[in-house]
Amino acid sequence: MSTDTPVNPTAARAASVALALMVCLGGVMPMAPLAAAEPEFKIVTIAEGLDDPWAIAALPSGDVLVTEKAGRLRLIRNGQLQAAPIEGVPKVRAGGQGGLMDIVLAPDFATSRRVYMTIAKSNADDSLGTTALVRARFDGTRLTDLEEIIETKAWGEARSHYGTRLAFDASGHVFLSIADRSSFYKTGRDLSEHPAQQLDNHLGKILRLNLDGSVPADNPFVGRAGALPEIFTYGHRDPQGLAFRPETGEVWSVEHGPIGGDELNLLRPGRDYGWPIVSKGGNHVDVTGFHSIPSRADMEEPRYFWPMSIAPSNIVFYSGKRFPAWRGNALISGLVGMKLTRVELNGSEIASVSTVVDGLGRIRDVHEGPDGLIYLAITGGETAKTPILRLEPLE
Ligand SMILES: [Ca+2]
Repeated sequence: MSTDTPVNPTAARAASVALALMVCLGGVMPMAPLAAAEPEFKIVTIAEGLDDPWAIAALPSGDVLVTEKAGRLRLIRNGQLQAAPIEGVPKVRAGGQGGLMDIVLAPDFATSRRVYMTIAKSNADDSLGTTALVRARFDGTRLTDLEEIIETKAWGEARSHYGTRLAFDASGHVFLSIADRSSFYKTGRDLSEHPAQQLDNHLGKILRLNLDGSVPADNPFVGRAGALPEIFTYGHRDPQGLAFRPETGEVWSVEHGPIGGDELNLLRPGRDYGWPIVSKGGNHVDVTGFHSIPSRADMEEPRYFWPMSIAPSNIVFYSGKRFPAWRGNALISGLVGMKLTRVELNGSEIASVSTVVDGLGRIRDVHEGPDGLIYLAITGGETAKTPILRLEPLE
């Protein structure tokens, strides 16, 4: 994709029509009516040649921070990717799906200059890894005052399924998604024994913390014997997207299913999201030996699911001024699907699902900047340039 490529909205419209046909013909696709045509926009390459970019944080100053999974934090300033990585980044357990992962500006960034980041972290001999949440101050040049907020109890040998994304609500909490670390499980055992179903660990959980890492007194499992009080929801597989919805105060997530069955979830405190007992991922034995049923009355249903994997990598609820037609909509980036998906909501129900743009490569992150523009991190696929792209309306 070249710089300043105008996008023909007809193509996006055609994708919506194709989706609607799948709804009619497949019989398994969740029903969603056609979306309105997308606004016209162009795609601008603001940097390229990054090494596996994982997350974007655009600053009010116009600077853009990008994490690279291997453990570097890069800065795009005045339209130029700075050659030297930013100093002060914590040591990470790089490899597989883990390393330096999410980065999000603190709600009070304007005064505190704080950024929050998630990392994969090793034990003493690197035989095990887990996910940790850290914060530091970015003074415009380097990171200082590095602090670990929480080292999660999600230890495992695998270098996969760390999660992990961050979201801040409007009342002083940070949410953190932790995946199941591909926890080994034998077919035929009681699936309720899987770590994602147990409350004594952080595997397959969404956590809710105060901004300093302490546990909010109103968390759903505070005071329950044997349960970790940081847990907000459980029964998740690989939730790689997390977003606060300003209109409602809700937090939503997207997660990877086993073979298909990717989910869009509305997070409700204390609820069980089913993994590995419940999944819509084909309802067959998958490569890890799970044999799930599609639903169970006491477990939370996804608000939407994809029978064919899009591999959702992040979600944002658009709240900016530059794309008025998208305000309040969820934008979801996809790795396998290599597309940006838009979900229009009516309350908590799905009003429409459409493709904004595809063919850009594997999209690792979608981010709304303070400028109201949409930033995408591309990790590969059809392009080896691993660019950071920005969607700008044609005006
Ligand atoms: Ca689920």
